[in-house]
Amino acid sequence: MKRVWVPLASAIVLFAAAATGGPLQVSGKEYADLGNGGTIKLWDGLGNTVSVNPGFDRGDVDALAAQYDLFFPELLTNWAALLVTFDGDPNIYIEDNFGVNYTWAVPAQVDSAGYTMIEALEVWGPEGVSDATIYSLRGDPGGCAVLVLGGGCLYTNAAVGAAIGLSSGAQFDLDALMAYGDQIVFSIRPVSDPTGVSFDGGEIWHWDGKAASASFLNHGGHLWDTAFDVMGTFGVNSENVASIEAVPEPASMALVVGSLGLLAAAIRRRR
Ligand SMILES: [Ca+2]
Ligand SMILES: [Ca+2]
Repeated sequence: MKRVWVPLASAIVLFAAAATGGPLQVSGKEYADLGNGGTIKLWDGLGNTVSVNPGFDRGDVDALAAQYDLFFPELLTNWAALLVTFDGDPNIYIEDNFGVNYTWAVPAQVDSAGYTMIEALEVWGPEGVSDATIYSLRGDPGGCAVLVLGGGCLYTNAAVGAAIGLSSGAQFDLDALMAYGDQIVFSIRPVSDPTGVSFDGGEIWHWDGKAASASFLNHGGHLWDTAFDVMGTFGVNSENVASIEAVPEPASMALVVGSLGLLAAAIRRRR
């Protein structure tokens, strides 16, 4: 029994360390470019892609998520690293739980055929097929901010707008998304609300859909609020967050491995 756990724990450590270092050890990677028309691309981390069209509503996909995004709970408690892309920048960046950031993937790894930007990002699905069933379209057409593949509207634009304090007259567009059942982590395009509050698009919120208001994501030692300096921190040319995802932290995975060790010890004691 004992021998089983050592290689398993070692494999998890190696996997976790590699996952934060680059995309090759992360499964099920999908992205959508500007003007995608509902076609998204599966990418292998070596620049190769396969185009798929899962049957989204007509329009350009600007945010992708799974029904239960892996590492969503860990992201909320700062136990997972954040993957993030920005308007006008082709790289995927990572922010670890200490707030250190670096480039996680470059265009040659994402799609060697070239692209304008990563409008939507989804990882941790099975290989070779899309598992993105929660999504948004550019402009939130029909007044829907969060759509379910084949299943209508999860959250209307008006409901999301109210949750972040916008007046009903403010025109905005949800443009980045993770999902976990009825919970979402999301960003929007820049918006100036004529009645007051304005956002620069670099905000990331968490909302469970039942609370009256959404709250800013607290990750990397700071709130992802309007005051957070995206351009200065990441060295990019736009404040606007375009897509988000999560990958494990080495520190949190070490604790997982520690837990496995305790579990193994407990099992040994029971035998
Ligand atoms: Ca949208
Ligand atoms: Ca945004």
